[in-house]
Amino acid sequence: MEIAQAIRNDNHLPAWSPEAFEAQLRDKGRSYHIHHPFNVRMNAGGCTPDEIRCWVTNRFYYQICIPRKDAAILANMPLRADRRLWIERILDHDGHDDHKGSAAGGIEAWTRLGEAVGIAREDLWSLRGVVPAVRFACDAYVNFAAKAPWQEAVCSSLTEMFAPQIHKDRLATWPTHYPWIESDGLAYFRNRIPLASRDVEHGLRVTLGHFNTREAQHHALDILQFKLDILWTMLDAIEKACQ
Ligand code: AHQ
Repeated sequence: MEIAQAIRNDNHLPAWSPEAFEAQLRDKGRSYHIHHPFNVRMNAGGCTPDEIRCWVTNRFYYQICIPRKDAAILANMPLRADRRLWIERILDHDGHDDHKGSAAGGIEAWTRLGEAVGIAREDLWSLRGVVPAVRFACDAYVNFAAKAPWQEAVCSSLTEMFAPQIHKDRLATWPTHYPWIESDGLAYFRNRIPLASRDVEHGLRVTLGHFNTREAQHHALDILQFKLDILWTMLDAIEKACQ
């Protein structure tokens, strides 16, 4: 899939150093969905229970797409060393060993979040409440990851550079604003914080090493913007659908 590239006049310049390139990637955090009006309102306690349930229902589709996205990337990874790291992401979401307790995985933890906000397992898993634009955005991510060179797909996961903060915000604000939500339902957010940091360490190493000309580095920034737009678009659709 071609990612639209802005016309730039500095592609002839030398590549940014790894430090400067990482700073450019992190500067994209200004477009992260932590700043989306719906997320701001949600973490300020401005959502009704129905809006929280609508957000959990729609984000469930994103969560079940992640391991499929990661399996598509895994299939394109030629090196065992990369696959040994990347496969952990699939297990994080699908679970491992006896799939009980902490080994049940993130999709199970999100199902627990659903029950904690008042959504029965079968209703969440029916996907009946997922709006078309959320499906479209998530499917675009899975399709991109399957078709793009694996290093580009790895780069698109780097929105997780900004994820620990959004999880910490929820853990810091939901118990006060939404005391009706059972606290063990928030385990998903707690569990993701160390996992996101681990993911980013590998994702950044691949990205900083692969995109090694100024033009390629601009392409990496366009890829990250594509994924930031996916997250932003999901909240646009959720905000509209959950009114
Ligand atoms: O729970 C999230 C998660 O497991 C992932 C994997 C990663 C990827 O591979 O694209 N991105 C991601 C994200 C998760 N949660 C989102 C949130 O707002 O709770 C943030 C999202 C991301 O930052 O990309």
